[in-house]
Amino acid sequence: MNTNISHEEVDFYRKNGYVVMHDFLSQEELQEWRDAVTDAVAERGQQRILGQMGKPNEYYENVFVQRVNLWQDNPKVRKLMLDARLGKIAATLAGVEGIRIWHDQALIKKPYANPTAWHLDNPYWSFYSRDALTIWVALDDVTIENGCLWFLPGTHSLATYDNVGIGHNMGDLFKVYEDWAKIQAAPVTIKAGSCSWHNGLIAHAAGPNMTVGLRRAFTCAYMPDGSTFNGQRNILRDEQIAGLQVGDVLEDDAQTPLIYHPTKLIVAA
Ligand SMILES: O=C(O)CCC(=O)C(=O)O
Ligand SMILES: [Fe+2]
Repeated sequence: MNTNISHEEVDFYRKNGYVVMHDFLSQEELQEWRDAVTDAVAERGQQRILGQMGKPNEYYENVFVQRVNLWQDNPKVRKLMLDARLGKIAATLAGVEGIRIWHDQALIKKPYANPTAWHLDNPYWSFYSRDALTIWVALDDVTIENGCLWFLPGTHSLATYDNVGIGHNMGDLFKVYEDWAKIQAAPVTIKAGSCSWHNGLIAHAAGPNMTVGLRRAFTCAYMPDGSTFNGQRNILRDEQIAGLQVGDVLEDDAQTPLIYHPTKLIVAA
């Protein structure tokens, strides 16, 4: 894993809200990630979010195969996700001390999968933070043709918490943020094993998969340590929600493990 991160990369991330790291994984690591994610998705079956039985609509099911928090049920994914090196990069980009996992997810666009409509991430989650961020690791070469990510540079600094769902209309987000329709989107085409990082408030989308191959990505959303519950359910289970008040610090290591902190003891690993 190429953990070197330059000042230029940090500056680019802070200004634009995303940054690309080419050749992030070695060929051996890429194979390990592919194998772990493939096994974990197969073992998970049809359940999208652990402990939640709700089924999304048919359109959303054909945006991508989405399986959330595979670290919680597969030991190989757990080992990959609890790697403090990922947390350290996330902390460096975000400019925060400690990093917790919010959720990982496999996002697999099958042949002719629907596009992923423009959206922001952090407004969906159970905490609000302008410093939350996601790593998106390409497990296949990602191209314009098979559904690469697109970002609207700089929108992370402008976003409020207004958002839209990932629905049928690619451009619903522009009903909320009208001015953003004038910003030219930047595509991120990367080789398998490369990754991008994006801020939880940047506008982003992905195209359809117009190829007969898979577009597989494995991603992880990170929460700055010390973030507090905002009352939204997202990935939390009913019994967890029942035990939380708005404003409580989210620090359950079984749900949101601390993976990196310069001084606190890491218990999750
Ligand atoms: O991979 C995709 O199609 C969308 C990914 C995304 O929205 C995310 O990682 O936040
Ligand atoms: Fe997203």
